[in-house]
Amino acid sequence: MYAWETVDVPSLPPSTGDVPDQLTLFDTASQGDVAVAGDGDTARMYVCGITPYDATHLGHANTYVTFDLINRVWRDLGLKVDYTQNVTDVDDPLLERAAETGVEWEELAADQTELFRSDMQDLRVLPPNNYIGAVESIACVTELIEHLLPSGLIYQVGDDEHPDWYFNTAEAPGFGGVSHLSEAEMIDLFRENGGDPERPGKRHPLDSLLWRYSRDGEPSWSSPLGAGRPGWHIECTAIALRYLGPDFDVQGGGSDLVFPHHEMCAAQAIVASREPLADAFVHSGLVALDGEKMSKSKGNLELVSRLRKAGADPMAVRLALLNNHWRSNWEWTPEQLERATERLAQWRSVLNNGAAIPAGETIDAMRTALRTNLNAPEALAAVDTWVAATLSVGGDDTDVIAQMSAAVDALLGIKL
Ligand code: 5CA
Ligand code: ZN
Repeated sequence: MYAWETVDVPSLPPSTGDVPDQLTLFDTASQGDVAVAGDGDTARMYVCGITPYDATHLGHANTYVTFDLINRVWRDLGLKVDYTQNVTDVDDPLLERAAETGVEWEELAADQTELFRSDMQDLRVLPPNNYIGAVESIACVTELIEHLLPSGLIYQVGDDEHPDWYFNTAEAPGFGGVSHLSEAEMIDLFRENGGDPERPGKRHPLDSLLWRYSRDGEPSWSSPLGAGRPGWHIECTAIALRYLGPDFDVQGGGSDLVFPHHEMCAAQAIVASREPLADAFVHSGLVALDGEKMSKSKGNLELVSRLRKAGADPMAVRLALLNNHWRSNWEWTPEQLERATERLAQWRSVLNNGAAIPAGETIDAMRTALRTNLNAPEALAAVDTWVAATLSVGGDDTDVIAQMSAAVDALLGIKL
C-alpha cells in the first residue's frame, strides 16, 4: 500500500433547516439520478487511480477532486467512507515510456506516484484508506482468474508454450449495461484504448486480456497461470472486490473509462461474485486543453505541479476546478485560475472581519447543492452571496467566521 497523508476534516453541526438527508448522483448505467446512501453506517467507493508514467495534469486533478467531494458529502452525512483507489503501476504505457526514456519502470512508477500523491495533498484531497498498486496485487489478480475458471468464460490464446488468458466478456450477464453502446462502437473504443479486437484465436472481438504471458524484456511474475503480468481491467476488478467486496456504492473515474474499462470490470465482477460491481457508475467530465482532452499520450497538459511552481495557490486551483460542474466537459484556461484567485482572496478577506452575518442558511444551501448531484458551482455561489453580504453589511455574529471557514473546509476542501 502506498502512503498518502491524511487531511483534517472539521466536523460540522447538523443542519436545522430543510436539507436532503442523502446524496444523489447521476449513474451512467441507469442514465438517471440514484441515491448513494451507503449500507448501514458505511459507504464504499472505488475510484480508478493513475497510471504513473507522467505527472498529474488538471484532468486527473479534476476527477480526484470530484470524488473527494463525494467523500466529504458522505462524511458530513455521518457515514464512514471505505475508499479504495488503485495505481496501475505496471501496464503497457508505463513500460513503453520507461523504455523510451531509459528509466527503470519501477523507478518511473514510484516517482510519478509520489508526485501525484503530493499534488493531491496540496489540493487537500482526502486519501483513500486503501491505496493499492497492481504489482502488490498480483496474487489477488491470479486468485480471481482461477476463481473465474469454472465459469467456462476463461480461455487461452496463443501457442501452447506462450498462451495468454482471456475473458469472454460478451457472454457475461448484463454486458453493455454500463455504456449502452452498439457493438461496432464498442469495438472501435476497445481498439483505441489498449484492446485487441482483431487478435486471431479469440472467441469474440471484445474479449479482454486477463493475464499476459511473459515476453522478453517485460516484467513478469510466476503464477499458477504461467509466468506473466495482469491485464488492465482485471486489476481493478480484483482490487475492488478484495478491498470493498461486491456491490459497493460507487465505481468511479473520468468518463473516458466508461468503455471499455468499467464495462469490462462490471462483466468480470458479476461472473466472479454473481452480484453487480457497484450500485452507481459515476463518471466525471473530461478537461480539455487547446481544444482536445488533456492527455499524457497527446502531451497537451497543464500540470498541478507546474502551476504550483509558477506560484499558484493550490486552493485557487481547487476552486477553479470546483467552479465547473463535475459532469461537464470543459476547457482549462489561465483566466479560470485568475478568477478563482480573486474569489479566494475575497473569501479570505472576510476572515479579517471580527464578525459577520449568520451563516446557517448558507451552510444549508451548500449542503443542499452538494447532496443534489454534487452541484459544486451552486455551493460556491452560496458562499459568494454570504461573503458579499458580510463585506457590505458587516454583521455582528462573532462565531460565524470560524463556522463558515469550517464549512468551506469540510464540504469543499478549501482551506481559507
Ligand atoms: N490507471 C487507469 C485507471 S485504472 C487510468 O485511466 N489512469 S490515467 O492516469 O490515465 O487516468 C487517471 C484518472 O484520471 C482516470 O479516472 C481518468 O478517467 C482520469 N482522467 C484522465 N484524463 C482526464 C481528463 N482529461 N479529464 C478528466 N479526467 C481525466
Ligand atoms: Zn481502473
